[in-house]
Amino acid sequence: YGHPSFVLWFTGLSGSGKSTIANQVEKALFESGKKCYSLDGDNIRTGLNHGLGFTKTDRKENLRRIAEVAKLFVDAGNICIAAFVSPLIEDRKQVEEIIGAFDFYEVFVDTPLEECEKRDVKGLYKKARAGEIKNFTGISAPYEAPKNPALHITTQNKNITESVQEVLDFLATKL
Ligand code: GGZ
Repeated sequence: YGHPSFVLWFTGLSGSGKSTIANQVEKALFESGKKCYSLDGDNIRTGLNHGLGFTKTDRKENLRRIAEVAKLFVDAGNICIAAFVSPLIEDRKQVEEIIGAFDFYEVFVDTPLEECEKRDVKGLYKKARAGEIKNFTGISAPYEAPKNPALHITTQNKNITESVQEVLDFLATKL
């Protein structure tokens, strides 16, 4: 297909910036002629995974299906960008096993909970603190940071462009 195909898997808290970074990375790849496709909550949880919630079991099934879809996009020659909270090590391991370790790059968007909660772009943390959202990652459900991600981005004291550039620099070593 002219370039390698693989999955770039973003994990991080709600509001960590993973979707924003992922979208800009996709734009840059597209503009340099790469075949790429993004999976995120907007095109997955509303359709294929409509009906799944945020219990441990539902998240596992959510991520399992996403991994299967990502694998199909890789088989079709794409760089598949996935941005999901994917909070548990065991669930990300399952994802890696489905996709195949060789085609899977884990990107940890490391924004401290304190910062995500301060931004609270969608007001979800406030609702989670008030008990209006159950099983909310970081508040009433766990987030297990990756121990050995392919790429670790710390977003504090950095703008989006700088974070995006770190991902593009990483990708340049793979493309
Ligand atoms: C975490 C939740 C929850 C709970 C709704 N916990 O910032 P957002 O809004 O746009 O991203 C979050 C998104 C997480 O969905 P994922 O499919 O990425 O999660 S997982 O990988 O864990 O299956 C948030 C919103 O959905 N949201 N309730 N309880 N995030």
